[in-house]
Amino acid sequence: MEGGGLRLFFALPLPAPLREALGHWQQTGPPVRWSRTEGLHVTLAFLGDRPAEALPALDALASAVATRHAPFALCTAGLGGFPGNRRARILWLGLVPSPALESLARNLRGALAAAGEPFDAKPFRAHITLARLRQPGPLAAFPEPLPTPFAAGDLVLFESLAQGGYAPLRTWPLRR
Ligand code: 2AM
Repeated sequence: MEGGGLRLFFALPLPAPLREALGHWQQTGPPVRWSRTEGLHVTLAFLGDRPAEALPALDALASAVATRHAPFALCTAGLGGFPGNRRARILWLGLVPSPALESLARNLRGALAAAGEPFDAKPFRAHITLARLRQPGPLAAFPEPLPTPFAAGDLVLFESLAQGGYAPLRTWPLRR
């Protein structure tokens, strides 16, 4: 990345069975730029370009946050779009509202802010990006995926790779 830095974000990875199910679902939709199923995730905090020297502080901070949270249950909900459902550029899958997820995102962002680590402070909106559309369009073309429960057990620091895709750099099990 630019200046030898790493493009980083904290996220919850999706378990393999849910990734596989969403991969099958993608094949039932129109031909758009689908997210690669191996990297599907729920972003908690997007840090952007950071020097490798920032990693030890991020490690300590994430480790402390992970010890304050127990694993929790999540469930996928309906489709949505950014910036809106009529002219979506980003197609995403929502989640059933989860106080445990909100709390994890809030604590992680709070710890980043307290440590002076920069991150995108746009309000947290839990979603899984499924596709990026070349032409903004309505969501009606996409079938609704079935609601699927899954477990959130790990906090992961991902690198967004210049060649595309996401690489998990470090994983902290939630273990309150
Ligand atoms: P998105 O999936 O809704 O596009 C890596 O880019 C991940 O961080 C993606 O999940 C992306 O969200 C998310 N993200 C959040 N804020 C971002 C930002 N300002 N720039 C790029 N990605 C961002």
